[in-house]
Amino acid sequence: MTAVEEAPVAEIGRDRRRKEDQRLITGRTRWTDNITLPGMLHVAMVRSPFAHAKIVGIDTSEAASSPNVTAVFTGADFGEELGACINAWPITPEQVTPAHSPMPADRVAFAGEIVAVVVARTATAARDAAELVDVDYEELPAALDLKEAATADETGGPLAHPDLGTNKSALWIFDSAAAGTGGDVEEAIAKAREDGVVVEREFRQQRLIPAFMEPRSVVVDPTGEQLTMWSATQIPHIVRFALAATTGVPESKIRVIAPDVGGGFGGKLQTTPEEWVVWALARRLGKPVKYTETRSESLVAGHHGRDQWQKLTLSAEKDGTVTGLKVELLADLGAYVAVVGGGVPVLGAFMFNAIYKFPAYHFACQTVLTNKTWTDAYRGAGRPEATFGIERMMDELAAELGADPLEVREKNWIKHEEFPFTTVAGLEYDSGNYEAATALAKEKFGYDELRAEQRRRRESGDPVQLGIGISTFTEMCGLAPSRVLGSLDYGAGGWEHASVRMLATGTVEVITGASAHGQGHETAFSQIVADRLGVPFEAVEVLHGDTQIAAKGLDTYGSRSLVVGGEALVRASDKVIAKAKLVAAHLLEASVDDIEFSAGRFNVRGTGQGMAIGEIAAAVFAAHDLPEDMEPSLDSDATYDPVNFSYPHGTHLCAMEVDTETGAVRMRKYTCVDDVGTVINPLIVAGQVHGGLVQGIAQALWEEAVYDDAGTLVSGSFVDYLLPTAADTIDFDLGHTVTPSLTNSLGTKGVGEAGTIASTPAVVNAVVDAVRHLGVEDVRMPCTPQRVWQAIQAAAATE
Ligand code: MCN
Repeated sequence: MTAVEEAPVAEIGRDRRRKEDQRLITGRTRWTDNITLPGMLHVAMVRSPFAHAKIVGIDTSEAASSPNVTAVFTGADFGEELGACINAWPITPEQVTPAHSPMPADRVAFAGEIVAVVVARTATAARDAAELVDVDYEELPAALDLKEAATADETGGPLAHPDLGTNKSALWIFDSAAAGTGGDVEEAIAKAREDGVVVEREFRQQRLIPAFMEPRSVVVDPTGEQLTMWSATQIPHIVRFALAATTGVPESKIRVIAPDVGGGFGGKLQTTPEEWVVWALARRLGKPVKYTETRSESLVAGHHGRDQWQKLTLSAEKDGTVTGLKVELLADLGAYVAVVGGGVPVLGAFMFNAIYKFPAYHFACQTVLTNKTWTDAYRGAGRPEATFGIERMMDELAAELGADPLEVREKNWIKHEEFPFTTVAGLEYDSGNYEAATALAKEKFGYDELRAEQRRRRESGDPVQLGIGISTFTEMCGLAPSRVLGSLDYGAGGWEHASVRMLATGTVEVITGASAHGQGHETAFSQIVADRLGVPFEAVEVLHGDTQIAAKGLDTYGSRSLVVGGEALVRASDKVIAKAKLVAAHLLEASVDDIEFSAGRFNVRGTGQGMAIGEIAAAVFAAHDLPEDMEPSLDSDATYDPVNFSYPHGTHLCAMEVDTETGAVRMRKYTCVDDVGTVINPLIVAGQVHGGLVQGIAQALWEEAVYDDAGTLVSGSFVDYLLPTAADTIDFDLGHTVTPSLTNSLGTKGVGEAGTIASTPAVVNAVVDAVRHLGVEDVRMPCTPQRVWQAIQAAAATE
């Protein structure tokens, strides 16, 4: 008898509270910083205060002789042994990529770069001594402003890396005429100038900081058979691969563990200099070594996100039918090319056409090196930037035509019956229903009533005006089909691995190569397996984040874990069921063809006889009576490589009140209807959408990483970097439509980034809409009261 006899209720679609919440919310868990090993040493980093400087000399003597200090090292002490961060994925063969040492010996390229490390018996002693390291710098001219850095070749302005002779890293171009996916954009624009409308705008995507809850932390233990690294990372498997590939230590001798990780949002999607340094120190000293960054270090030296100038030209017929879109981007990489740093804006190349049927499209992105913290993925990675650009432009086109912005969108979007649809950017969208999501959003939001209120306020001259912002979106997530990555010359694949093992006790042990850091995989994945095998939710144990337990995997990012990892689980479960069916037929003395599997039971058709899958598991474990030549185990593996991305979509509507006298903004209402296909756990999905919305809204209204003229991050604390709290947000009005994905058997689409992607333009569109009648065409993000007020004044001055 096992615990799995009762046929459970359907788990998929059920609001299950997260299994992991108890330990995460109470903090009674193993964060990397909680790990203490015998004889463990602690590290503090000495970081450059200058954006660009030569290291003339480093005096470590005072620090080295401080109490409890074991050793002090500089880059020169390590040289080649430290290796290089293997971070640059070249997006073009010609990409200019600076050499990147985790601790450079001669020159620093951004404020916050590591120049020396102090190792001590306690973290406090290490930090105190780090202040005594005396570094003699010779300041160099710094490339800081993105546009100026991009033109340094012509102007002779400062270079981020003088040896490279340029700040331009790579120019990546997609042209629909050349690719055969559409027409010539220049022709479309020329025609529209004669006989249609052309809208040109320039938008700024400010620099953002991922600002996860748990700062980065790493422990390396070199004392056992293996080198073990615990790291607050999103990517334990990729870190293991990178360590093996760059140090020559075989993968079997490296164990990387991501214990519970307190958020990442793309910010822990790096093989970091800190991991490299701690690894090298542990090996050099032969002792366990720990480093946990301070919040200030996290803000200044963990990678940043976004940071683009976007120049967009949209051509349309007079009735609002778009004929072409031209996108010219400048993307700030910061000082180095991070793991997907160059690839982030290129992801946007596939998404600027969004849900629309544009006949001609041209995209060009110039990535640029500057003396600022390097940039990489931040929630949404490339897709929020693209969605922002096109959704702002759709509003601008509607304003130009004096049309309703929802109607302009509807005129141009792909109709439900047109799926599958190959876009002008070359992607095949498998399914979607933009009409349904928009209709529901409109109704929930009270679109017509709010428009009527807006008219009333306009007419009465109310100083507080109402603006309505729209953003539709789709995104490519579920990264990624390996063959697509191959076509982009990206070295790695995009598969995911899963194992499902039925134990004699009734427990089902599930191992996934995905590596959750806040997404609730243990819960949602339990629901999938419980349903598939017909066992109780409680009987499923999900293990992840340890390369010794989950030997194969490609980790968590790009909203891939469910659509790729979840499908691997389904396939592994189905193999278990297929084997269990053979055992059932044998034990029930029936033909396999007569066995039906339903709700966890194998029944002999038409006899009323049957066995629960748990009983089969126990019988397999006992192995007394199995079919001939059958191995006594009930487990299976599957590695799944998707055939396509998944394309969630949605319509977001936002109402903002803007005080035209002070520039103050207040959110009145936010409705979002998302379509993420089949929903496994509505509670988790709502949580993901909420979190994403807050981050997207924060980009629109509050957050910005600001550097001064010397290249110092002046928003380097939470006093200046305005991270919102629950008190800053309103109750979001959420809705769903369900258009199943056709590319995985569950019909699911990713949700991890959805809220962030759509919300930023919805808010900015609302702010601009509130003051458009005053002549305002754009408010630069974040839309602080000061910026809104200045935009109103500037518009008034030009009238
Ligand atoms: N889910 C579901 N039904 C769907 C889609 C998803 O029940 N139709 C559930 C999944 O089972 C999973 C969660 O929603 O539990 C998110 O799934 P998915 O969209 O596959 O995204 P990933 O799990 O791959 O997570 C990555 C994504 C990204 S890219 C960022 S950035 C992000 C995000 O997740 N970072 C996060 N959400 C985060 N949430 C937290 N708390 N912390 C982060 O750092």
